[in-house]
Amino acid sequence: MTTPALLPLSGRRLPPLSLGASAFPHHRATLRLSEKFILLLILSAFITLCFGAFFFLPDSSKHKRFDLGLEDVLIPHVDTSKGDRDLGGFLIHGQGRDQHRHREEEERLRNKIRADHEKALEEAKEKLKKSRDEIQAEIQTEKNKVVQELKKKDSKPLPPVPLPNLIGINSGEPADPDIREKRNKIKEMMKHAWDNYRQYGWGHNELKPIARKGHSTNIFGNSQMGATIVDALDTLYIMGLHDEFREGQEWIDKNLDFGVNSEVSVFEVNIRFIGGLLAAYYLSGQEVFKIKAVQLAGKLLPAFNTPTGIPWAMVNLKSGVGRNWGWASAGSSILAEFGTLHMEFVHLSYLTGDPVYYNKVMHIRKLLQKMDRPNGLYPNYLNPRTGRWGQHHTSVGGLGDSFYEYLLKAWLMSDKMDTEARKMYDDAIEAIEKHLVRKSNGGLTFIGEWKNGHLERKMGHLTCFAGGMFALGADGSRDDKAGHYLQLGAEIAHTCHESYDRTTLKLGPEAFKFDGGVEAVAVRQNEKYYILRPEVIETYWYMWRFTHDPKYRQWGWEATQAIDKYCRVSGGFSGVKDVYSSSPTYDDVQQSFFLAETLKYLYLLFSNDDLLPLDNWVFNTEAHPLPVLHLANTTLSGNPAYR
Ligand code: DMJ
Repeated sequence: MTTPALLPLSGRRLPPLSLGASAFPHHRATLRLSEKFILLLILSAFITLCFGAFFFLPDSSKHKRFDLGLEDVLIPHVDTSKGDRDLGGFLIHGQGRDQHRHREEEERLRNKIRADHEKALEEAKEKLKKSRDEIQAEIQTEKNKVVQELKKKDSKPLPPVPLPNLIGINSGEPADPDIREKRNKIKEMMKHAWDNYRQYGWGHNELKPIARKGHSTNIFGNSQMGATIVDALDTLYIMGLHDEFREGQEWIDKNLDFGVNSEVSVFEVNIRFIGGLLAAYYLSGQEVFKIKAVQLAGKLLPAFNTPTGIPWAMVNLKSGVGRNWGWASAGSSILAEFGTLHMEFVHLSYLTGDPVYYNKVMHIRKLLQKMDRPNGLYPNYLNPRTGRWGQHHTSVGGLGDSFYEYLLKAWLMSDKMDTEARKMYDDAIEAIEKHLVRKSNGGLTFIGEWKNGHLERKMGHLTCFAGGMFALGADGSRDDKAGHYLQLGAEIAHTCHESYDRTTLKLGPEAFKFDGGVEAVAVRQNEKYYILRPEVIETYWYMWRFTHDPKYRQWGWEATQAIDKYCRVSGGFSGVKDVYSSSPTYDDVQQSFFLAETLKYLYLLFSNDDLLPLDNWVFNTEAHPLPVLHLANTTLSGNPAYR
């Protein structure tokens, strides 16, 4: 142990005392006795002092530890430049002073903590004095700030692309006053449907027009995604309901959020939301729709992460986890679902310059091309893990319908350059005609369903869209059979009209039979409902455009009147449970496709052909018009249409 150095209060060091003979060499001979005595006294005093210091001064290593400990505690509160000087003072004044300073520091610290707590308490009291609404408003403001920040990040403008030829957006006014009046009536019905949704279901997916509240089904997941707003936008636009369109746009801009923990149908979200947003973008030119469509498409992409690249039916928008419907044969994906993505996905690649969407749908096409088809027919079920067909069930109605529609429309949308799609369509409808199309005893042409080698003589309301599809595909058909396919379209339109005409309400049932003396009539109670579906009217409209036969407008007007009479309620429009009953009960759902499709096709039926001409526009399966793309100069590699 070394003798501690003595420090003055000022911190300046004294020169050390040396006690060896060499310290005073020149005095040694001249020292007298008295001087020696004095020196002895000084020496003994010094030794006593050293002895005392040894026992009473604190251990320097302890000083160091305390020093560190104190600094640790004081760092946030104490100016340590002052602390240096204080510690110097503490060291020279010994342990008593040490404890005193320590207590002082502790006290200072305690006071500081107490003051901080009191301040926090005061602030909390102030908060509590505010009303619940004020507090909620403050929280909302904070939330909005965060949302705005996120939006800024997400809303980066996309690279500009040349817009396709967008003609016939604001046309179609008929000269004939009778037709104009009918068209205005349909517009009034649209307004009734919209206004009630606006009032009672705003932001919800659909409306319950009798209960006057929001409605939803599992296809939209568990969150409010405003399906009716998105689905209705383009109908509002072409009807000239621009204030309503702007309301919808504002809601979408501020509220449509895809980061939600919600499991949605990939197919439904694609045809209604992406299709609806893209159509709204092309019609209005408002960037927000394009941005939202691209954001949403990004959320659907994880659904394609399967061993085969055939997407799951459902995907969780937040986690990206996908799965198939529990009811689907052997865990299969559905033909009409994974086969109804092409139009929207090609447009997404076109608008973003990103081939990812295009590649996904072309991969599906390539996979289907390689597979064997029983009797040339596409089964409705395909397992996305094994790449094998599930149950051999083929239909042009539910589960199969829009797959065939999109083969034809891929060709039309490419300005008839995508001949691969046209060939697939031609092959498919040849097999359908051979195996599924039949004539009833009463002379009605119908399309049945193929189930494990057996034809079921039943046709769904959904299948009635095929009349329009055959007419649309007539031009350009193999072996120049245009006349034949136009005729087939007319026969299907006639059969479907019969299915309406043979009911009490003049509205078509969900499914009707051609068996055991029954023709175009529903037999089972659970097939007698009408849920505001569009397919029959869709076919009337296509047939009208290609033939201008006035019977199609007449049939369309019959349907309009029946809907207005039997489905209209004061809170909107509702489906009915039994079209054969004179006192029908309501299902209390205003489907979003009623605004997207049924009313749009009716409006087009009573408009001139220059409104959305079919040479320039192709309607997706939810009736959202997308422009024909002339892509010869772009670089969507791999597409036979664009090479
Ligand atoms: C719509 O959502 C679409 O037309 C889809 O292709 C199938 N049917 C419903 C309306 O009936």
